[in-house]
Amino acid sequence: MSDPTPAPKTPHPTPAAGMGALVSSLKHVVQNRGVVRNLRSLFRVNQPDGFDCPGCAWPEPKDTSRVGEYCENGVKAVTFETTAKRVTPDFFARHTVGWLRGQTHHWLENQGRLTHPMRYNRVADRYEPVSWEEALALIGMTLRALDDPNQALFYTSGRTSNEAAFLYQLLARRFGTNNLPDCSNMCHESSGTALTEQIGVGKGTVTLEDFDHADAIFVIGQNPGTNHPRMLSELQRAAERGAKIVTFNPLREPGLVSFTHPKHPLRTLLGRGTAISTHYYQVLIGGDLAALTGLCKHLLEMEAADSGKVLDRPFIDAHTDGFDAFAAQVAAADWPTIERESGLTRDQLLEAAEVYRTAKGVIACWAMGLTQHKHAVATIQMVVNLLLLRGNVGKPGAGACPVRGHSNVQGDRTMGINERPPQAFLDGLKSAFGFDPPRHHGHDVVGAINAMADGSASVFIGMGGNFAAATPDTEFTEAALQKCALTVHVSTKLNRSHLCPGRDALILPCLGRSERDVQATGPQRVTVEDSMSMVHASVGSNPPASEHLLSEVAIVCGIAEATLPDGDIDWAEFRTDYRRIREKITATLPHLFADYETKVDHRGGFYLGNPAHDRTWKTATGKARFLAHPIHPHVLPPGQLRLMTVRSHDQYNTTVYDLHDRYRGVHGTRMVVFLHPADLAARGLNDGDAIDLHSHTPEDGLTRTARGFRAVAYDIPPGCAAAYFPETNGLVSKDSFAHRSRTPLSKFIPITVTPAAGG
Ligand SMILES: Nc1nc2c(c(=O)[nH]1)N[C@H]1C(S)=C(S)[C@@H](COP(=O)(O)OP(=O)(O)OC[C@H]3O[C@@H](n4cnc5c(=O)[nH]c(N)nc54)[C@H](O)[C@@H]3O)O[C@H]1N2
Ligand SMILES: Nc1nc2c(c(=O)[nH]1)N[C@H]1C(S)=C(S)[C@@H](COP(=O)(O)OP(=O)(O)OC[C@H]3O[C@@H](n4cnc5c(=O)[nH]c(N)nc54)[C@H](O)[C@@H]3O)O[C@H]1N2
Ligand SMILES: [Mo]
Repeated sequence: MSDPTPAPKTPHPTPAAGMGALVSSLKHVVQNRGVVRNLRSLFRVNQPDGFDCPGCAWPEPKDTSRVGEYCENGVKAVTFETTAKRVTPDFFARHTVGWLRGQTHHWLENQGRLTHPMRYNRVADRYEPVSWEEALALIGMTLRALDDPNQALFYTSGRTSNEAAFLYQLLARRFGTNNLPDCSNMCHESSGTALTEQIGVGKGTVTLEDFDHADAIFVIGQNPGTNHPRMLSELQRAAERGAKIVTFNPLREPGLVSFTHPKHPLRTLLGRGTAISTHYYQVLIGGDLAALTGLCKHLLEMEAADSGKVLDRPFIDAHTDGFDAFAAQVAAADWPTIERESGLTRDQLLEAAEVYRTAKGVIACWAMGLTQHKHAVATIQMVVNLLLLRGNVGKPGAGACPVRGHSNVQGDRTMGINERPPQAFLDGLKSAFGFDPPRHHGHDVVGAINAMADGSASVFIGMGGNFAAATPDTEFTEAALQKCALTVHVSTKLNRSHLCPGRDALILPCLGRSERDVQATGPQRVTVEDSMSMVHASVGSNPPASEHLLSEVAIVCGIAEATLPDGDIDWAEFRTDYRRIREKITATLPHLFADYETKVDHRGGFYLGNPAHDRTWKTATGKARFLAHPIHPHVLPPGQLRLMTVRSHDQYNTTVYDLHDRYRGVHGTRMVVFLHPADLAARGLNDGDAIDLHSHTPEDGLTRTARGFRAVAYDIPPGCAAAYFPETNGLVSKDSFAHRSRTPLSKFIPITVTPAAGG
């Protein structure tokens, strides 16, 4: 599985984006062939009548001159879908699954778009073409033969439209299960859990306009230069008008240091990027809870010295509860513990607290650097505690901003893709469709892996995504998938999950976002929701990659018709006219989606609203809640390092576009580990040496090994290490997951590093 590994170069401190971004994206347009088609698609992305960028969930600006803003990684996401390369039945005739398993993620997805429904032939170890009728009948027959509907798993990745997601959960619940694991379980589940309890809604409270009014923006555990490039424009504009950008990140991420807007590449040549972070704190991996406690402690001490001048007392009194217990907990935390656990000094935290204190409006943004930790929920609640101290929720230029990943991951949750659905959603479903949906909780991602492994689940259906590669414990999870009676993947590209077939297995190729979706009543549009609760339409215009593709909606309807008894739900009507789906979404969620069809006609879509944004708190106590959390010390045995697994600049999750990570200065390989020079020296290693990684997970006491890496000396705190996912997912135990949210601990893997065996 390893890529060839020439020794990588060390990072170069040029501003992010700029000319390099233009060169890199043009290369992707050309490499994916079909240059005209690619360019035409790029002009339609994120236009009001075009399709939603499949890149990330960052919203579109309202300012029309900025709509369709250029984004290097958006270009990669689009050209990867609109590529002219094809994976045809002929391709599968040439390659056995065994042979394909020897190829890298990069190679697999670079073969092009899937063109035909395929069924696995175990004897030949090959996928062979199958008709849609046969494929759907096989799914229906297998599902109906189960003793219990809870033996089936319905996984969702976050690209699925609202319409397809709504029908997919309807299918699962009508069939009788809440087994709806999704990529959120590995992503922002910790944010949802934390925010729901604390402010009554599991979504961010800011809108894009707030970025124009904030005096300080805290960016905690997030790498927007690579993963949300359009957010850098917001940060740049804020920095240019004098707002403070305060970053907490173990790595010095070039995109957060300085940035040149790709519209002005010449500025890079002249060396004039905008400095982004005014304050950069290289916190230890997992040290944020301690750092945030330190910030709050400073603020409480400042308030004690200058009563009434620091905290927003009227807000705290009118809108919150739990302040005294929280303040007592913070007061009890001692500075030596805070400094040791955060890796930051008391003075550094004082400097950050001063920025916070003197800002009228503060936005706190975060992503996977906070969510994929053991105490992620507590840490995120500490971010919100910090915001509440000065009333930084529900006023302009302020709020909580969990920056979501997949382009419709937030919409999928709104549509009921949730293994622990809110009872109100199920009540809505019942009144819209007249059946009793199951009320018990279903399996999340970790639960799904265990259920396949112990045989209590035997049918896996994946609506997009790459379950085998995105989840932890790769070897274990791949074996678990292969124990299933049937695995089904609705996909656009070939990936590792297809190569872990159950006894029976199907690959069902679907339309992508950029493609025209024409049904019996004519062209259809779908809708999506971004990270800031804006819902808008997405309309593809390219001809489909193959005449045999079906839309995700049509595939779900087909599975439903083959599986469920005739009668209560008219699936054919949904497939024929997607407006009928939206009517049912409105019937299920009338408070959010009244006048759905009219509202999506609005340029830029419509705002779903967020009670916390208006200071209405739908929590257990009816208030925003200060929640006290002790610092949990991290104690690793001597010689162990904390490894975080991150994304390179040339990947989209498990989709590897290319083998470079331009900003971090790595070229031609992904098999690298970023280490502090002192940690290299302590092991007798040099920059560029071949190394092996061994993880030691306390949860199961096992040691797992990954080989074939190179050491890269990097600007990272001692004791910390970074490597790319998914190559390192085999090091993560399925039993290591966050308290309460059960998110796998992809950012805190205890490892030892040794010189490569035999090398
Ligand atoms: N081009 C591109 N865009 C994407 C994606 C992609 O793969 N490629 N993926 C999409 C998805 S699904 C998601 S969820 C988002 C992910 O967006 P990010 O969360 O930005 O992605 P990661 O690469 O996981 O980066 C995590 C960042 O957190 C830092 N970090 C790690 N551990 C800690 C810690 O303990 N404390 C702090 N303070 N920082 C820490 C890392 O150094 C890194 O900078 O991006 C989305 N957008
Ligand atoms: N170690 C480690 N593991 C992680 C993470 C980490 O930071 N570190 N991050 C986690 C996070 S945040 C996430 S969100 C998950 C991601 O987990 P997933 O969402 O499961 O994985 P992706 O790699 O995004 O899925 C890629 C596949 O989606 C399919 N696809 C692309 N577009 C479409 C479409 O329009 N329709 C359909 N049906 N299929 C499509 C293609 O076949 C492609 O192969 O990974 C998680 N895993
Ligand atoms: Mo994600």
